[in-house]
Amino acid sequence: MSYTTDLIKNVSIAGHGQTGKTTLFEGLLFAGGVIPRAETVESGKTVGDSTPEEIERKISIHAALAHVERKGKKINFFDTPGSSDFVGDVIPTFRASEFVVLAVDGRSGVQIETIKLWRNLDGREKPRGFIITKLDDERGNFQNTLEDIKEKFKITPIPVTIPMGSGASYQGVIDILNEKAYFLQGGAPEKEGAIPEEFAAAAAAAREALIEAAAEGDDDLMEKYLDQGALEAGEIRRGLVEALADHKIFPVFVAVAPKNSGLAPFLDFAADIAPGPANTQDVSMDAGGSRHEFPIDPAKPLAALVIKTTYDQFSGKLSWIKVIQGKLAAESEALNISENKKERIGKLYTCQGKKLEEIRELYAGDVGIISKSASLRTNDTLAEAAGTVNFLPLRLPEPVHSVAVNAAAKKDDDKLGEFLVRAAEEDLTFRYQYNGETHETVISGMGELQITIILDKIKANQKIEVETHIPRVAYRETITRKAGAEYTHKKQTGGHGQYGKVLLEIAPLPRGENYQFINAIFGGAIPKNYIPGVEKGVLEGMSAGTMAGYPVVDVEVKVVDGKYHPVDSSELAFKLAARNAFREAMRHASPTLLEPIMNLTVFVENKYLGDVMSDLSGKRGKIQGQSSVGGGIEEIKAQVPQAELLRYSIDLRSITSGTGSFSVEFDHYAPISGKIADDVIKAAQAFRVQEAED
Ligand SMILES: Nc1nc2c(ncn2[C@@H]2O[C@H](COP(=O)(O)OP(=O)(O)OP(=O)(O)O)[C@@H](O)[C@H]2O)c(=O)[nH]1
Ligand SMILES: [Mg+2]
Repeated sequence: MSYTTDLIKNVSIAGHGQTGKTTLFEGLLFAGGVIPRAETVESGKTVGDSTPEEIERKISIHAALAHVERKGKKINFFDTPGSSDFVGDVIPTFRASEFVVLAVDGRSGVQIETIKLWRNLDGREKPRGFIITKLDDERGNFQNTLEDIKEKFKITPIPVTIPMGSGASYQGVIDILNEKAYFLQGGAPEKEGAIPEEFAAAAAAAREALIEAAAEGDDDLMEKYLDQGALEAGEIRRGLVEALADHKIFPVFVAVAPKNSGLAPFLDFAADIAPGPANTQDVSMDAGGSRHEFPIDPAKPLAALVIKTTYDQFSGKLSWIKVIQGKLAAESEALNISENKKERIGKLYTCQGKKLEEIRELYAGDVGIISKSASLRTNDTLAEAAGTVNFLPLRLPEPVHSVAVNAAAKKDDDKLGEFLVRAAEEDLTFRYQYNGETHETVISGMGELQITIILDKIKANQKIEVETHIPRVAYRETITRKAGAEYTHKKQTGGHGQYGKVLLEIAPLPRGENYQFINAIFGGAIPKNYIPGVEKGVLEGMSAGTMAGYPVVDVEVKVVDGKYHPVDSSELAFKLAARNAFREAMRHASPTLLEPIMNLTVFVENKYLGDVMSDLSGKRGKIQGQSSVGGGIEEIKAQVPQAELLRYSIDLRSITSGTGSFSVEFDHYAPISGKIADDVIKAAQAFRVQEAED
């Protein structure tokens, strides 16, 4: 069945790992009548965690999509992974949703991934709320969790549902908006009833706060509320809708999904109050922070964005589509704006987890699936005609963890390559690249877990053994003083001989200037037509330095003199002479090794600040700054040699018990000497010996 824009809601469920998102998603599908019973994550049968890797590890790795029909609305829910390694599956759901609920474990309060997601949502201006879980546990505490939310995000959370009791005496929730109670019924759907006397006062206080929040939605409502101290039901609804869309309020819900509690009032809120695609826009920001927005409007010509690509064992390639304007019809044609190419749209589906349901059309605001399109890729824009829209791509973080890989058996290299292409298509935070300089295929992602899971999948599905090692660093070589050298290439072997003599002077250039070639020949000592040969030779010499065979940079090379032979000279002879002259000159120019220095940004809870700082100084890092970013999180900026950061995601994880995060980017090359340089030279020699043996 197809739903029109005004009847659609898109809600992403996100938050720190293990806060109960998948269990909640399962509960919502059960309470919404989609599945006959709610399974546990431990059973491996939930709708949200359905892939072999999720079932095996009992954590979410991929986003899942399913929908509930409630009060005539289609509510698309996304279950997302909590581990930061899989943030590439969270971001597309943020883009596709008009409302995000952050799950917070009622025992521990707001945890670091939730704080990071909050910052991400801030940058998207996305309406959001909280769902507090696990209050049936003895350690659960509703008030403390509310306080923690208040303090960490500097906002006033507004409870829409509150718990009745906690721990063993947890009985259910009170729906403050609709003024009724929902009682636990074991595994059966919760039962509606009157608010028990003992919770009447708490409910009344919460209702007062909710009405006051609703009044914030609109100046007229605020005036009336201040005047009369009350609002009517319709006004409360309207106020909440408006205040929420304007990010003025942050609703809070309570759910104990394993006991089917708190689900019905949340579904009602999602259907009635939560922002939906109607009257909103697709908002994205470019790298410069400029805002791009397109109204979500069914009356405009078709425009849709591919938010995700998956390969399903049974259904093949699936492209997840968010329709932003117009409507997308099955068995139709559209223009792939990103590729400037006609795209044949075959069958169209909605899905309940991995179960696909064929539909005829998808209206603006809805999310669905196109199957078996070979050419569609994540971030492609589909439109009716060119020149109207081209959506900004998803804004994903850069990979921070890299591993070099090769197939254990050389014959499997191609198969490995094919799989890596596909893995990168499915997850845009996963990259692979052949590094010609270090002769390695390097795969990178957001963390060790993500990489491990991808490698395990290769092993399981492709039956390929893959070897991994720490990637080699791309060092450079340069010189520190001027030097000159001459070289004569001369060979006399029957027939034509070879002759060329070159005199070079080399001098250091400022860092980053790479290379400059100056022809300072006067009077034709080397004829003009041989000069390109000389430059080729110099470049060959620079491609592998004399210290450890790394590329040479930041050198000025001046050809000052030479000699030629009218018969035996050739471009080749001058090339060989120049290459050798360069090498000879380099040896006399006090060469040095350069290593890449990275700009590192680390986010840590302040209790780990000291440990992270001292670890960085042990890694030859230079701290450039430190500041508090709120929520008890500190940001550290430092410059650190790349060689020290090759396993930083693992190190930081162990220092901060998995709570820290970081990003890195290349900044500049800096000289190294002493033992550090000696080790690099030794390792390079060992590597060349091994390559020669292979
Ligand atoms: N007591 C109690 N346990 C819960 C509740 N919600 C979830 N759990 C349990 O918490 C564990 C983690 O639940 P999941 O639903 O897998 O959590 P998640 O947030 O999806 O985890 P990731 O996908 O790894 O981020 C499971 O054992 C659930 O049964 C709750 O409200 N009360
Ligand atoms: Mg999960």
